[in-house]
Amino acid sequence: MEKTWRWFGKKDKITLSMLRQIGVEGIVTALHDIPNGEIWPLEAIIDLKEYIESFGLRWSVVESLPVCESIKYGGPDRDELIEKYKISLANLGKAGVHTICYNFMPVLDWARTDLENPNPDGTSSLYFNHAEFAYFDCKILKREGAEADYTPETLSVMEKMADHFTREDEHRLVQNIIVKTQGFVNGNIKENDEHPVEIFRGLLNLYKGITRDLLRQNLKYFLESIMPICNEWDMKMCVHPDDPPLQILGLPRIVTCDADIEWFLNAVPNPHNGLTFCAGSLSSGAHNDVPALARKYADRTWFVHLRSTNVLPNGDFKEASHLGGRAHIIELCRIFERVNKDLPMRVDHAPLMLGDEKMGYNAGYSFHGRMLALGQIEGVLAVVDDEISNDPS
Ligand code: DNO
Repeated sequence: MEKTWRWFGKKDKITLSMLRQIGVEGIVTALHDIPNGEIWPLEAIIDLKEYIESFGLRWSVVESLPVCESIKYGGPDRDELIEKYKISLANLGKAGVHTICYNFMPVLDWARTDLENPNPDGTSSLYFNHAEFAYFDCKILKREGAEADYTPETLSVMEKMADHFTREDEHRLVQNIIVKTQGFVNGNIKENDEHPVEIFRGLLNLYKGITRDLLRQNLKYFLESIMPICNEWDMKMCVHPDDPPLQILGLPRIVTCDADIEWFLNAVPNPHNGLTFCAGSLSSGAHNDVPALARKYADRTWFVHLRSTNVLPNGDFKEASHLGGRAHIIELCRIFERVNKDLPMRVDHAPLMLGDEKMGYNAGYSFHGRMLALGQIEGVLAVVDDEISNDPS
């Protein structure tokens, strides 16, 4: 696989010359300054592409070309927004950037409750705690009927939390769940928004009455509308699985498991409609057998995110070492490397270590942690390539 790295543009403290030195070959990035829904101009794309190439790297994948909420819930302006999306796609194609990662998660791009959960060795990792998430939902957001979505065990742990939770604890939860994890991915809430919870409630309201079925139809509508442009410019669209792959906050989620993936690939049976195989997101659902999914969908996978998680008996999950956890990354490398040695792959979320925690990196995107993970994966790939050369069948 091609070793790529998510880089957040010229303002990223991790520079392209640093990345070149640690063996990165391709860059995964976006025009982060352009608001969601606006057209990506050809000149700006070419500019960034040439900048990346001046470091001996290539712009391998766009992550993300965000899909506006209105396209997801089917608002009155969706056709207009889809037209703009198509122009951005054509511009990327003209510039020679052909792989696009996007997601179809309503409102929340990804969710964690703890961004610095300590490990015994002094590093820290991302964590999702169901009881804390329930606390956010039931006690902070005060979503109507929220309690019905949690098990009695989760609710009883949540009630115990309520006895000692301070305003600071509540603030931390809001920051982790809807601010710090969202702002940098062009999410709906920005770091400087004064009333994130109110904004969030407004966004949830947009999805009143939108069932899983309707959301599926809207994804199909979007994909069918853009396929002619994708055919013309050879654009590989790769939907990112829902993270976590569960129904949350009463919102429908439609890329969570084998049946979901099968549905959307068959709904628009064009090879340009493909998958971002995010091993970490898929692994955080105990229902997913990640290597089995990789075997089944490798031929429609155009981009791979390598990371792993451990799921606890109560459903909480913590991000694991790239060599451990339930994603079975070693086996994934065997599967994908045999299918396509040039498939872009990036190591995803890694621990904070050796001073990363003081650098203000985007949540999950440490430097030392990801560099270690990349080294581990590079080693795995070398072994796998050796296996393949001894047994090319
Ligand atoms: C989080 C990421 C997601 C991902 C988008 C793709 O770290 O995995 O933000 O980039 O969902 O659209």
